[in-house]
Amino acid sequence: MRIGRSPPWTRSHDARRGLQVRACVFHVRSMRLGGAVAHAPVTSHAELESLFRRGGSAVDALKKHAKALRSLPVAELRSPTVALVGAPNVGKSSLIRLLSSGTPIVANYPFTTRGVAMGHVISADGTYRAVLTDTPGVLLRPDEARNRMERLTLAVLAFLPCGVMFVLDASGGCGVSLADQLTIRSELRTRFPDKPWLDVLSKWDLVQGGQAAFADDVAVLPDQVHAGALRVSVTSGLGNDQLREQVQELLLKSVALTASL
Ligand SMILES: Nc1nc2c(ncn2[C@@H]2O[C@H](COP(=O)(O)OP(=O)(O)O)[C@@H](O)[C@H]2O)c(=O)[nH]1
Ligand SMILES: [Mg+2]
Repeated sequence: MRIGRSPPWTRSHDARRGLQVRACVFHVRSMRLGGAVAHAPVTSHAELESLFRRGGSAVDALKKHAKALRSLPVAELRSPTVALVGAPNVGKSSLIRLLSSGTPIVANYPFTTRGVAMGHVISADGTYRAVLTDTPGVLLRPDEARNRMERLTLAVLAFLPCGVMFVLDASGGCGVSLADQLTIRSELRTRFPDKPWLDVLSKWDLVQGGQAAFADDVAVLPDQVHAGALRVSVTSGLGNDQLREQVQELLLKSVALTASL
């Protein structure tokens, strides 16, 4: 939706405000047309007040809808975007906090991320502003069995022109086996083959410290995830600089997607 000449990230907000104002005007007009004062201009404050008293519940309903709209994430379709995707509890929100201005909740239990939280990054050369999107975790199960949060993640992948940072918890501390995480990854990779893609192996400090729950799976990881997969740890700082570089590359690839809109 395009309103005026405002920058892309304010358009949706403008649209909501425009919708509110237009709906109020429409409401007042329809009340006047329906009553005895059809076509008469609203002449006094008292008349306006009486009109609103009569239609107060409609205005309240409108305010409720406007509030609900305000709480929705604003998809900045023209900003290069990378969505962080993976099983619950693998460290997606921690990575968003590390890499961007976003401050999603981080906790050691699944499905902490209940919506689509966004953080912003400025490109390395300062020429564009980009978005990192946190998404609710996805489990290994058929689509029919998915909860609303998992469906939200699939909707992001299906409808947002974005690159994907797929996060695998190599330590297994997230509660989902590495084998299942790899199956989720290959299913999504097959379903969205054209998306720019980066694999990230998170919590590598735990793997290095010999605390991986599925050491056998970790040993065969290189056969299953392409060689470019990055080992990172938010806790120890391992791989963080490399990750920032790779995110910039992924964003550059995502620029092409937004340019085609
Ligand atoms: N040891 C270690 N723990 C981490 C790392 N990154 C995240 N965690 C922890 O893993 C848990 C889940 O992290 P969170 O970012 O909420 O995962 P999400 O559910 O995928 O968003 C939290 O307790 C984090 O503190 C890491 O690099 N190393
Ligand atoms: Mg989260």
